[in-house]
Amino acid sequence: CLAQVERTLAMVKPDGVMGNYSEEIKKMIAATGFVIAAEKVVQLDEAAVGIFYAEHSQREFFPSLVKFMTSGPVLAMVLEKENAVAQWRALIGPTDATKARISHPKSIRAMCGSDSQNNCVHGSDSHQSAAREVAFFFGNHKSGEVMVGHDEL
Ligand code: DGI
Repeated sequence: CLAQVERTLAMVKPDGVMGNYSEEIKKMIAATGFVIAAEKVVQLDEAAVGIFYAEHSQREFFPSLVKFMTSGPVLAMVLEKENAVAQWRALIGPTDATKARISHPKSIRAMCGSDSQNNCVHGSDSHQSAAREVAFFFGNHKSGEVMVGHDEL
């Protein structure tokens, strides 16, 4: 059967951007065979984080997560590949970077994450999340935002 090309939402979080890991992460993305269909650098505010991480808004760590996610710009990317959602999750590794370093030492979170909050990168965890998260960052193209690759998603 024909393999289906999927899209997923990847993000380099503020710790990864400020630690200058964006280019290394893009090299790992390319080396794994993903196409970056669109990308942009965005400074999230509290309201945006509340929407993006709505499922965690009642967790005790949420205020800390908001502070972290608004601490600097993020790099959002749309990745295309067969089985992109699962393959990008595999490449980034477990949520907790301290555990990733032991169980998935070649993962991106093992490389540049610190702990279960400052974990360097994000990846959509399902096809439904991917559709929502791609639309969150790229659904409404505002003038002045730089898009590379495809003009249309
Ligand atoms: O999809 P993931 O990012 O791997 O993990 P998730 O959906 O369980 O959590 C989303 C983000 O919320 C995660 O990347 C960082 C933050 N988070 C998750 N668990 C904790 C956490 N932040 C803190 N401070 N403590 C946690 O236990």
